[in-house]
Amino acid sequence: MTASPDSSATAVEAPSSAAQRGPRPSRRSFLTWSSVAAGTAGLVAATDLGMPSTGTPASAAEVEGMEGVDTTIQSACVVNCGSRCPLRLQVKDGTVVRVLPDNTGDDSLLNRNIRACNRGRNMRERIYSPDRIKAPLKRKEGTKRGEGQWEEISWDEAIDLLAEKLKYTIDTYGNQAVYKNYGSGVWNAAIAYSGGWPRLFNCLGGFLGYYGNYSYGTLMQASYAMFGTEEQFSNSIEETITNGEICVLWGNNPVERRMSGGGVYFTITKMREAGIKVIVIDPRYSDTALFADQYIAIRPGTDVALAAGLAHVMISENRQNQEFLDTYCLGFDEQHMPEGVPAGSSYRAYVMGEGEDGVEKTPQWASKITGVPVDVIINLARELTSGRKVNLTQGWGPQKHANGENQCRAIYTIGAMIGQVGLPGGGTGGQEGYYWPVTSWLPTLDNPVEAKISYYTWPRAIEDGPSMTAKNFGVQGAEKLDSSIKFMLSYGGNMLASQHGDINYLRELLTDETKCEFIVSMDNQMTRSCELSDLVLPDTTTAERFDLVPSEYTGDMAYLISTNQAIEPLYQAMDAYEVCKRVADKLGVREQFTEGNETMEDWARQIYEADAADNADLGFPATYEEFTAQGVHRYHNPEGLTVALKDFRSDPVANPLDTPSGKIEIFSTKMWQAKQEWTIEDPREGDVIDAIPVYRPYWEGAEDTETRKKYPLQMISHHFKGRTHSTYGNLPRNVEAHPQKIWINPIDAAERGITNGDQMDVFNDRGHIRCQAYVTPRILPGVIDVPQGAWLKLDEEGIDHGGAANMLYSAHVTPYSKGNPQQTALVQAAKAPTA
Ligand SMILES: Nc1nc2c(c(=O)[nH]1)N[C@H]1C(S)=C(S)[C@@H](COP(=O)(O)OP(=O)(O)OC[C@H]3O[C@@H](n4cnc5c(=O)[nH]c(N)nc54)[C@H](O)[C@@H]3O)O[C@H]1N2
Ligand SMILES: Nc1nc2c(c(=O)[nH]1)N[C@H]1C(S)=C(S)[C@@H](COP(=O)(O)OP(=O)(O)OC[C@H]3O[C@@H](n4cnc5c(=O)[nH]c(N)nc54)[C@H](O)[C@@H]3O)O[C@H]1N2
Ligand SMILES: [Mo]
Repeated sequence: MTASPDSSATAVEAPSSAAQRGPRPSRRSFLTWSSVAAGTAGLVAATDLGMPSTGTPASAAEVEGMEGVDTTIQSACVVNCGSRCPLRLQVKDGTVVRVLPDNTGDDSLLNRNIRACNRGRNMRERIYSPDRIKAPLKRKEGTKRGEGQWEEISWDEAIDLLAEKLKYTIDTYGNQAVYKNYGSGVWNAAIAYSGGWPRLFNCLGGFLGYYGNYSYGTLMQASYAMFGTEEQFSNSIEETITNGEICVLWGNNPVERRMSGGGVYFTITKMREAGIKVIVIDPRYSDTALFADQYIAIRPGTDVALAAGLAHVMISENRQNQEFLDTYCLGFDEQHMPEGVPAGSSYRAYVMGEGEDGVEKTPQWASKITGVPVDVIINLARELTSGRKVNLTQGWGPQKHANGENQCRAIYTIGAMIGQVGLPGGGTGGQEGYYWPVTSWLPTLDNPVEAKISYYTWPRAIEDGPSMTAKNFGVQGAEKLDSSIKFMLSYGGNMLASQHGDINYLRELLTDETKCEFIVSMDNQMTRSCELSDLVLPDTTTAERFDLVPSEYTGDMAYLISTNQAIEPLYQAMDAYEVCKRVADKLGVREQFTEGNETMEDWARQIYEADAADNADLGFPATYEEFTAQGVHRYHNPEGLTVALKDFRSDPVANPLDTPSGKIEIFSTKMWQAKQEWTIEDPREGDVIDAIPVYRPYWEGAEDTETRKKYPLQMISHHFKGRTHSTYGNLPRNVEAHPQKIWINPIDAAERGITNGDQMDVFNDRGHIRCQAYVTPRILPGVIDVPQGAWLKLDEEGIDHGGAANMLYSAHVTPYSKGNPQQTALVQAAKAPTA
């Protein structure tokens, strides 16, 4: 490979502790991470990797602004794709007439233009969408929840109703009965993300919180168990470009999931130019696979078996990095086990057939389960242990399966066996690393309620909260719940009828008004979730308010975007912060709520200036006014490019991991303990907590032969380039550019008489969807892919014509993390009947 001409690029630890990841509870809790001494000047050397520029400077019209507009305002797209794009909104007569992308960078690796994709560039259509909620809406007296009958009410009435319902719920059921559901629609806006809601609830005595998230919630608990940290990252792609040789993207599709110039799409293309060998492992020939040297197709949910097959080859040929395993890991072999566990419990014993099941995990064994040819397994195991530098990364597709805990830990275990953890050019087996931004968020204050549920268990907490305990549903902070959820807020999320598994079940649960007694939604588009509410509140869009937008998964280039108000709020839209303030006023906690900050801009100024002062070495403009005039501020880790676990590697005794042993726990003592103590309610096949990542056939998986008799196809649902989840999925231009289509292999299609472009049906016991077929060899036979997030369009018979994947997924939780198996489902497909 072509190494960087610059050898001064040094390595730093990836930010991976829980305190370093959002949502950040207090603006002060986050400031230590980059308070390092050096200036940013060293970065210039690290940036210049000698890459040829792809040379697309902003056009003259972009630079100058178009004639006839009144002003150009810095704004951003804040949806949760992880890339974070600046948008320059051109305004004429109070209307946004044009959206321009970033022009503050160039085409070098660490100063790249943060070019928005087709979603952000279509922001105008989102701002002016006919689906905008125009006034507070209350469910009509005498109608049932979900019937869609609304009356417009004034903001005063809406505030009164909110205050009354909150007070009633807290007085009657206690603070634990108040819940704010997950929502990622405003994820990366420092103030609008929470909007003030948790702050308001905390001023009133607190609310039931959740831990984890839909993105990597299953991996999160597994990562705590194995690495003692929320999500163990790998080295950054920039670091691999500089120092690496091979990059494995295992269930990892950055070309679609980090599409913009801020994300890793750009760096992946640079990786190709740098001559790094790219290997993709995915059931789908993804857009990332288009950039790969090698593509390996695998049956969904069988990655644990592939890992065991790879491990078998490595062990048989003595290729694993034994010294690394001996020094830094617990549980690889029988010589490195915790006290008191039975013989044969190590990973090596499992792989070599000396464990409980007595089966040797040969490449032949792995091939039968995964569909990956034997020689491909053998060659991959050899290549990864050939002494060349390997950054093994995983996306979050593999862990969004039943027993995703074992899926992700198996991939990390291969990373440990390769043994390049903490080294330049190497990696851990986690997602590509990055430099975590220093921006603080609107403080939410302390929550007096300590109990927390897993993000995927709220339906159960509506059904029967008090039945949930630490040991059956993973309740944290308390032994059990005292109450069920009676008041639910859905803010910036679409969980109730789009993004959580089993939409039909949720609809039944949520239309029962005796269970959750009051549901309030706040959004700016009238979503299917809003339709299941009692009160719907019209929020502003990013164009209508002030905020700070920090970068997120943007590798070693961090930045902060000033988002300024471009236009007046449309219709009766109101900032969530203002709504919360008025409710706080009504309930007598206004002072505590505002701390003197009347508006979002007051907070933006205060947070910005404190952060800039605390991080003087990162070159932020000194005042808020200078910053908003500049628009975008890029900065870099003064210590250089990200090498995850570098300190641990250099001295594991001085820098132990936060696991019981201080080591990487291939055998997790925490999960071993949970295995003895926890019970799993209504377990399905494969619902077992394992101390080591063993392969188990699981419910509705590749080997569920019983269910497959009726539903023979595995269904997966990738994150789609046309939308961010459901966001942008209602806008005609986005839909026209990226129509919803179901991927099906020509073999499966032919068996069912389906040809490309036909309408096809997909169904199981949970639901039924009808959508256009994309017949393509880019998906493995036996697997179909329904891109997740399409808007539900139900007909009279309950068939969805939008192609909403969660009609078919389950609300069942994974065994240890109580996470979302939203890539696990068996279905049948057929050509749709012609009308
Ligand atoms: N089957 C399946 N399901 C999945 C997944 C999967 O892989 N498969 N992925 C899961 C993952 S990783 C995630 S993160 C979740 C995401 O699930 P959600 O967080 O529910 O994501 P969205 O559907 O985009 O919903 C975001 C909502 O925020 C709204 N919004 C946008 N801007 C604003 C604003 O300024 N103010 C307010 N109030 N609202 C705004 C949007 O209009 C939209 O309705 O979905 C999960 N669901
Ligand atoms: N365009 C776009 N980008 C997004 C989002 C979006 O909705 N749209 N959402 C954002 C959010 S919130 C998140 S959390 C991330 C999600 O990021 P990920 O969860 O990593 O994204 P996915 O597309 O669900 O999965 C990644 C890849 O895994 C593959 N896969 C599925 N099952 C398996 C399996 O069992 N084994 C293997 N080896 N591969 C498998 C899929 O085909 C896909 O190509 O994306 C973010 N980026
Ligand atoms: Mo996510």
